[in-house]
Amino acid sequence: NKKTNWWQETVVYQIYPRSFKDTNNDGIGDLKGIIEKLDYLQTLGIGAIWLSPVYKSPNDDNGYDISDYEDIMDEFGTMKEMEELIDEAKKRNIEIIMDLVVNHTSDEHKWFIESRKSKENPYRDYYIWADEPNGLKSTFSGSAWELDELSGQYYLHLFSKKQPDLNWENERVRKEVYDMMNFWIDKGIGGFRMDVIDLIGKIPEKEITGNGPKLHEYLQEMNKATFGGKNLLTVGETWGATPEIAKLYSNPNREELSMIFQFEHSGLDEKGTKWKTRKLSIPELKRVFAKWQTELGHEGWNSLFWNNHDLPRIVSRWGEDKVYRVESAKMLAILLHMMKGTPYIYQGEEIGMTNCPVTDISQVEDIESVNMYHERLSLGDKKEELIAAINAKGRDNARTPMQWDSSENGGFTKGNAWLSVNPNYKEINVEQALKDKHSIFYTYQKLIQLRKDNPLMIWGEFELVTSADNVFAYTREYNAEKWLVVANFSENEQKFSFDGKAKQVIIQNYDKAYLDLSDLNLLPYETFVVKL
Ligand code: TEU
Ligand code: CA
Repeated sequence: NKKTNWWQETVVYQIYPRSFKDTNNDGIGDLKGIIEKLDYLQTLGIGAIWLSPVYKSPNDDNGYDISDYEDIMDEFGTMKEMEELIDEAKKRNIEIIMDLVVNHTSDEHKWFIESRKSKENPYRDYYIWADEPNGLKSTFSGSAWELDELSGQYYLHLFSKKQPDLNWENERVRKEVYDMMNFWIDKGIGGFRMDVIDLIGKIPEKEITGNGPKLHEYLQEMNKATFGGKNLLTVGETWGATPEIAKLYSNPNREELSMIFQFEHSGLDEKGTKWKTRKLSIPELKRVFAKWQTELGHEGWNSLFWNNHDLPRIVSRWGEDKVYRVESAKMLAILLHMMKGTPYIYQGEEIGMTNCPVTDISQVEDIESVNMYHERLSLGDKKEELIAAINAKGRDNARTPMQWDSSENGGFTKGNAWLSVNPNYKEINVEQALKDKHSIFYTYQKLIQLRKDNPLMIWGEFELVTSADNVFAYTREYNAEKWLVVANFSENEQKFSFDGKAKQVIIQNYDKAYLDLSDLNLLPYETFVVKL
């Protein structure tokens, strides 16, 4: 009942279930909480929910370490409730996109429990074992090889020690994954987000991890064996993709994926690692977005995002979350959603939720931040610098509980929240946003409605417009209709002039008229879209 390529016309909302809504007061979000909030999401207007993992997991990496792909994590609820969520969402024309984490499993998965029993065990080569470690490092600090005392061999884990990498060269592994995927497709899901899918072609003995030689062969095999021809949304998380590589993933003729998440823009204020920052250059940002908007052309499809559960909150990172929080959050929303591609909204982004600083490592939950802290501390880094780095870029910033209202814990739980609620929940919450017609929420709601009403937003050609360094301006053109998008990506006033008249204002974040565009003085974060 879905139009072909519905996923090119919709907006996706990402839910991190642990932090969305708790209904049994154990301080942890659950599936019932998501079902309870489906009407809110329908009001926002989104057409799909990307659900971060809800499968059985010991939560070493909060669900990205899966011990049973075909059962639901105890803290989140039951399979019956999962089936109810899929049905209730569909009633509201919302598809459920599951998070497919198959680069690795939990070390508590029955396959790994078998595999580590002995070198002769039939599951031994479901994983990657070596007699000696090589130089591969874990994203979560230290070596990517862990010694298994029993056999004296080492197993590979590009993430935590409790996330052993699956051996994709083993066709039995691939078959098990495809069977599991079909189990979920048969439940009526709308597609998959594929966790670090660029790593499944790895050749560990050659220290090759991303973009391995068999990666696209595996994806084409997966497509044919599972979601191919079923009009499902598939989005691969591929950290190292370039536009040329993105075409390999998302060119419809190649029958691989619908689209990918690439992170080139997200790395522009980093120096080597995420923990070393440099000043964001807006001209750089414009160049990178323009490249992706124009080079994929008709041979691929962009995803559009600022936030997810691994990234700091964009209004704190590249907006301004004290004086101009509302204006800058709206600027970021309009600038992104007016581009070509499928937009993704991360829970709380639509109400301008901010980063949540800590003062001590004891307040930090995320394994990536905790491991980095202890590794760097042992190398002599100062505590204050490490806490500052975690406050700027740590993943907990995105994982503080969703702020629903001004009651205790922001209405997230009546128990003790698993991760502290941001103290600004009293001012920043859904209840307040819905009452205020000038809230960030209504800017997102309008952007989503504009996308439904205007094919130009989906198909219009993108062209960058020359402007001052910190002004990001572009046009979208479709069937002789042309829209101009102008954003002052700074808290200083900026000049902007454009040779043309505005026929109509489409959306804006200040209450100003835009008819003559020849000599504008843009206020801090001022953003508008006009029909030319
Ligand atoms: O993230 C991929 C990943 O590499 C991130 O951990 C990223 O490198 C890091 O957070 C940058 O700060 C995916 C999931 O999104 C993430 O939550 C998981 O921790 C990871 O894979 C392992 O499954
Ligand atoms: Ca709960």
